[in-house]
Amino acid sequence: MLSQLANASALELAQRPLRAVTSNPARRIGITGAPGAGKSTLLGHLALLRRAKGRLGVLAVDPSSPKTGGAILGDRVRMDELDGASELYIRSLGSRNTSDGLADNLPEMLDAMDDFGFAEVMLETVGVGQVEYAARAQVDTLVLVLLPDSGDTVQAMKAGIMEMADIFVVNKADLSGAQKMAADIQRIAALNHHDPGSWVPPVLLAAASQPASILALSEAIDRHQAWLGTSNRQEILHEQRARYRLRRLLEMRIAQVIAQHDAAFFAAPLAEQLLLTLEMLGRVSVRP
Ligand SMILES: Nc1nc2c(ncn2[C@@H]2O[C@H](COP(=O)(O)OP(=O)(O)O)[C@@H](O)[C@H]2O)c(=O)[nH]1
Ligand SMILES: [Mg+2]
Repeated sequence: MLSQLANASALELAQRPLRAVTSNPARRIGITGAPGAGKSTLLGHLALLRRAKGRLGVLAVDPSSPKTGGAILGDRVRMDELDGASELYIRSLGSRNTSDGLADNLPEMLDAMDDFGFAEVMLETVGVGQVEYAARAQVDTLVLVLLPDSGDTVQAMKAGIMEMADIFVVNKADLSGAQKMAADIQRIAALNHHDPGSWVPPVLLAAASQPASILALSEAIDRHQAWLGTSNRQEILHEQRARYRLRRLLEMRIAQVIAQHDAAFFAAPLAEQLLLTLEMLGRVSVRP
């Protein structure tokens, strides 16, 4: 069923009914960052830790990742190591053709995972520009993975991602420069969050070779999830999700309308095409 969803066309999905928030939604954890930041590796280690908390889904939205092959979760944790657990569902989604770089049917897949009783879904997205805005509303907890000594931070600040992250990870902390980088981010993060009761994003160091660092990240995720339960943030996120979904339904409908016109319509003289379009939109009646 989930595989069917992943392969369904936008039109098929548009016919799925809109629905209210489920009573028992899965926890949604997003892991984002530049290509090569170590997201998949981190996610693999987190999955091994967190699958004990109930049925776990892992989705990777990566236009560059092959649909099959063993390295979806990085080369440190092989797929077969994770696959033994039937309570674990792993899927790589291409980003296909949505303008924001998310997989066409991601929101619906996530909804379906709620229905299927997943306790948690972890979502990997490649952190570039617009994807973040779309991904942000799809998850409850967003983890931004940065590398020591790279242009990542500058890029992330420009794109406004720093304000969106709930947890910062300076990854590959076995490389030099990680401590300084973490201190820099700590300063920036503290500037953005000064309301009492607001969540101050922790800045963590992590390395695949240091299990304690992965455990600390997992615990930070739990703390953020617990905090969500005490704030109105979850409600706001659910509303953003619903708005995003409606907007995409409209986009799909518009694409469908365009696809229904034959080549002759688009080849018609401009003035004629304009009249036909206005007529179609029903704004004006141009013909007697
Ligand atoms: N030195 C070091 N390399 C790492 C670490 N984690 C991952 N890598 C390597 O970084 C590369 C990219 O990792 P991957 O998880 O595929 O990154 P992604 O593109 O963000 O998903 C791989 O060659 C990993 O082996 C780490 O903690 N330290
Ligand atoms: Mg990856």
